[in-house]
This record gives sequence, C-alpha cells and structure tokens, in this order.
Amino acid sequence: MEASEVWGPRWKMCDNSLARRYMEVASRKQSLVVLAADLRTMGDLKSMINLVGPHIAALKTHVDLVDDWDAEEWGELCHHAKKHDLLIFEDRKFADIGKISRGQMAGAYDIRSWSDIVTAHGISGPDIVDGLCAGWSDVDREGGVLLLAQMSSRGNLLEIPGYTDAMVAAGCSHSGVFGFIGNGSNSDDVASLRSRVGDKKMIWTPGVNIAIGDGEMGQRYGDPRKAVLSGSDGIIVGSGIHGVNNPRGAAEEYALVSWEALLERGGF
Ligand code: S5P
Repeated sequence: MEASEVWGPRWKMCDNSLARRYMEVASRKQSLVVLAADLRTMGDLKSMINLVGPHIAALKTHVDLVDDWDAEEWGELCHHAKKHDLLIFEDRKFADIGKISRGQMAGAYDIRSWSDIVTAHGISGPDIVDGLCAGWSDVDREGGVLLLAQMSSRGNLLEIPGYTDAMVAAGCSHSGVFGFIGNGSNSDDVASLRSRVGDKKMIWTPGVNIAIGDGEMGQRYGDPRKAVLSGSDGIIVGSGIHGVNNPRGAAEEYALVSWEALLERGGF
C-alpha cells in the first residue's frame, strides 16, 4: 500500500523528511515496530537484526551499552541494518544546551554520521533541536529529533503538570522535530498526547508488551494494539522481542498487531 493512503492526514501534514521516510518504510514492511535492541555485544546485535529485520521498521540503539563497540564494525552493522530497510534511531536522550549537543553528535561515537533519528529531553530549552540538526548538517545529513513528552517509567518527572504541554508547544513548530515519545503503558496518556500534538508529528511509544503489567526497575507495560489505536505511530519494543525464546515469531506478531491497529484506526 502507498504511504499516502495508509497514513492519511499524518502524511499530508507532516513537515519532517525523516517522518515521511518512516511512514514509507512502515508501509512497505507493514510494521510499526521499532526494535529496542538493548543488547551488549556487536555479535548479538547483528544476529538480532538478521532474525527480526524483515518484521521491523526501525532499529533503536543505545550505542554506549555495547561492551565491545568498535567504530568500523558499527559502520558495518549500520550498513547491514540499511540493507534490511531500517531507519536507525540512537536513543541517546540528549539534554544539554544546543552547542554541546551539536558537539556530542560528533565525538567518539559520531552519532550524526549514522543515526536518522535521536531522542532528546527538552529540559534545557528548544535550542537543543537546532544543536542536533546542526550536528547532522555538519556532515551533510538530515535527521529527526524525537522529544520526550512523556515517559513509561514509574514516577517520572515529565508527569509534573505543564511539562508535556510545554514540550509539545516547543516541538510542534520545529521542522527538525520528528515527533514525540509518549507513554505506551497507558493508552489514555497516548490519546491525550495525540489530542495535543495533532497530525503534524509522529508519536512513538515505549512501554508496550503483549504481556502487560510491571517490568523491571519501574518500567510499565501496556497493550501495543491499544497504544496504536490511541494515536501511537510506532511501538518501541525491547524485551518483548529480544527477551523471548522466539524473537522472530514475536517480531512478526508485534508487526501484525501494530499494522492491523493502524489500518483499523484509519491512519490517524
Ligand atoms: O519513557 C521511555 C522512553 C524510552 S526511549 N521508556 C523507555 O523504556 N524507553 C526505551 O524503550 C528504553 O530506553 C528501552 O530501550 C526501551 C524499552 O525496552 P523494554 O525492554 O522495556 O521494552
């Protein structure tokens, strides 16, 4: 199916080029699954991409979690991910002032050269988005920033009244913003975020698992189907895929659930 048909108003209204690319990949692969590849070795990461690559739309990494990280091998891994038609999303959760964030896009990991999307907190003010976009421009690339508007973890301070509204107000008007992270563990939170965000930006939701309930160390999980029906455009799934006996089967199941929910929702 064509992305413009599937995504309806989201496709028409969208002002970030990476978000369009995501909508195309998701439509080609019939999957809204973003794999949270929280694995500790390059070998395990590569095997996981091979196993589940056909069923996911984006690969979310925590580059500083990998024990045997190596620049050259990482380049090969990213190349491999691209062959699987995946967007690469470094969940770095940048939070510093714009100038420093721009510098941190370079550094030892050189995130600007291989990431399509990164996460950022808005706590330091809106210039962080300019800083991150400048990081990509420094190597003649374009990317999209996902701002944390909500979190899935228990007791997070983004729940303090006013924070989410301020984040959405700052992010919606910036074309460098791909979208927002919402709390996938609670479909009312996702629906409320969607009503504030409108159609112009993506909402991606961690904290989803077919086995709903509490996870490790304060993580909370909600139902992926409900998250998409409430307005999530991408489900971020970690342990639900890499932590089970049959990751490929699980990825396929999350893909199906997410895609059917998107079609049921009618794209918006
Ligand atoms: O609020 C959040 C934001 C993020 S990006 N809660 C989260 O859990 N995440 C990320 O999603 C987290 O860093 C991890 O990589 C993933 C969730 O993994 P899971 O194993 O709990 O599904």
